[in-house]
Order: sequence, then structure tokens, then C-alpha cells
Amino acid sequence: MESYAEEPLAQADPVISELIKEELERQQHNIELIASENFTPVAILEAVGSVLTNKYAEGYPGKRYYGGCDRVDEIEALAIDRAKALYGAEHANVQPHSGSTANQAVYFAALAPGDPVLAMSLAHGGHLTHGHSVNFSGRGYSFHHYGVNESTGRIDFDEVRAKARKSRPKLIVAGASAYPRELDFAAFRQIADEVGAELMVDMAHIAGLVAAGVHTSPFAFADWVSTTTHKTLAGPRGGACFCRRINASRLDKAVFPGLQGGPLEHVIAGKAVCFHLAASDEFKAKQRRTVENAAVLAETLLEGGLKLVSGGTDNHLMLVDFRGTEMTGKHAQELLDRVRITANKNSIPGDQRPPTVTSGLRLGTPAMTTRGFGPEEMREVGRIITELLREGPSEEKIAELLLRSRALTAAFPLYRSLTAK
Ligand code: DSN
Repeated sequence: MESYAEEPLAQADPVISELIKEELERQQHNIELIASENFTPVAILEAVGSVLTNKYAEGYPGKRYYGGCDRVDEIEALAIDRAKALYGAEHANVQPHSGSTANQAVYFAALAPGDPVLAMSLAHGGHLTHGHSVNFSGRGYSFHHYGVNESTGRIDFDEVRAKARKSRPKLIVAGASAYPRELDFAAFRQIADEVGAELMVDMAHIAGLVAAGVHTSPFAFADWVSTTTHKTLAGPRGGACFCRRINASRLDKAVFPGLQGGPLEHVIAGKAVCFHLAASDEFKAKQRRTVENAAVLAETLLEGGLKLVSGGTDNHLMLVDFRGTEMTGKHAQELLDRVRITANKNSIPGDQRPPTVTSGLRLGTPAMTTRGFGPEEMREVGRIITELLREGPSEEKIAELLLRSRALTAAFPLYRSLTAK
């Protein structure tokens, strides 16, 4: 009897095969400005699509609950060593399936249920897992929140200090998913010390910048660090967490058996490749260019008459501020879709509109920088965006902007070796 076991995807499941092909085409033909996305190298796609997906390996290298783990032990040990070397960390755990799991692991290791924690509010740029009431974090721990000063758009450390003194947190969380400025880890550390708290940094958004020395590293300041591996770091979709040697066993036990079962060794292999590539000069140059490109994009948007939260950016992202205008984040996102620019609506500090509409638009440069865009291309992207959002554009104008967007993506091919089979 013929078996499907050796059939390629296009034969075994043409429907899914076709959808993947269409998604590849979407990625190839769109200008990707979602600040948390990137294009992982072909080598990492290969590792993640490998036979390692078949292997159960509960436990850690050398201490597994299954036989046959010699190769995955080597792979995971390499991923750990490379992660530690990349960041100068004392201990790394590369098993978290995602950034959310990495954060859960740190909370599980550092806190008891109900403990007080101080973190940035989602409405001001934080993250759901930083204690939002609908999230496990907000249900399981007693979160208090700081934000930004609404006129400067920057974290107000007087407010952080006042809230820390009042709430006496056991843990202070620094890190954000929509904050366009450099994070001052020394200031967070000082406040944590003043109130006897530990400091956790969720560096998911800036992990690539940190690896390249383009953003201050949190490792000299934080007791715990969590991350994803797929944002600026450009690795496979997944998470990782780090701590001081003294807390290693608490963190490892929190990940397994505390939260997860079998680790995803195929993704861990992708993380190992990612940490290896992130140590290269090419990666460092790309991270520097990501920040340069963001500065150019921000400048072009400002020149075109748009407002930005905090007036600009220090990192890979910026937030367009539509407060007080007819434009909404939702409508801007929809208009950008029409010229094949992908971005996301985002709540901004002081937003009066609901999160499904918003007065903000988040734009980031990691993905298009990976693809090869430089300042000249980012300037043209900025002009397309401002012309589109400023003018309440006619169909004719949209057609013109679409052509200009297509010319940019055509000049920088993506995943040439993967083109439709
Ligand atoms: N969803 C991610 C982002 O877009 O920033 C955060 O987890």
C-alpha cells in the first residue's frame, strides 16, 4: 500500500501547502513594519523543520527522562553555551516555548502566588504578561503599574520610585513592547535596591540590539532576564530566560517540571543557530542599521507632518500619535494594507479610543533592515506612509503609492531559495 509518509507537503496536503506558499508570497511582496517581526534566516527555517521535532527530551542535557537524547543533549548544551556567551550571562534556560512562558518561568521562580510586583502598564507600552488583569500574571500576582509621563512619552522614574515605595514590590519588571526610547536599567536597579526588590528585565523587543551592543545590556543590572528569540534577534519563534548562577536551579525547575513538558528541540536547534549568527559582525551591523533606519523613518514621518509619541525613537520602533485627529490606528493599518505595508494599530499613552481602534500606530524597522533596506529606502517608506495618511487619499493616489511600495520590495528579494515550488 502507498503511504503518505514520504510524500512532500504539496502532495500530502495541497491545501496547507498552498496557504504556506501564499504566505511566503505575502512576506515577499509586503513591506513588513510590525516592530516585533523579522525574517529568520533559511538556516534557522531548516533547523526548525528538522527531524528533531520527533524527539522527546523532558529534563535537561545529561539529565533526561528519555533514552536516545545524545544528539539533542549536544544541541541544547550548545544553545545554552552560545546564549550565555552572547549576553555574558551566568545561566541560561533555552526551553521556554515563548516570551509568555519565559515570563511565567521567572515569576514562578522569583515569586509566591499573590506577591506584589511593579511593572509597566500595557496601556503605556508594557505587555499583557506584565500583570494585565485578563492575563495569568494579573490573576496570580498582585501587580501595580507605572507608565510614562504623557507629555514627554518617557518613563517617569519619580513615579516608578513613588509607586515602588508605596507597593513594596518583591519584583520590579522593566521592559516593554511599545516603548520607543532606551530603557535606563541603572535607574530601575537603583529603585529596586531602595525598596529591597529584585529586578527582572523583559528584553524581548531589544534582544538583538542588546546582543549587538546597540542598546545597554540589562545583564549587569538584572537578577532575571526574559526574552523571545524571534523579534530583533531574528531567530525562531520562541523564548529564553536567564538568571544569576545562584538562582539557576530555581529557574530550571520553574521551566521544567514547573511549566512545560517536553522541550521543542527543533526550535532549540534554531535558537542555537540564532545565537551563533547573532555573534557575527554581519548581525551587529544589521542591528546598528535597524536603529539608523528607525531614526530616518521617524524623521521622515515628522517632516511629513505626523506626530510621534516622545517625539522620536532611540531604538527599532516608533509610535505614531493620531490623538486629536480624525485618523485612528485601525484605519491607518487598513490604509497601509492597501499599499502592501504591514503594521499594527497600538494603544498609546493617554489614548481615549478602545484597543480595537486606538489612536496609535506602531512601526518598526527590524524586518525590512534584515531584508536589506537602508536609509534611502526607509525615507521612501516614510514618504509613502505620510502621503497616504495625511491626504485622505484618492484611489489614484493609492494606486501610485502601491507601485512605489512594489518597486521597493522588488529591489530587495526575500527567500529567493524558497520561491514557489
Ligand atoms: N506580541 C508582541 C509584540 O507585538 O510586541 C509582544 O509579545
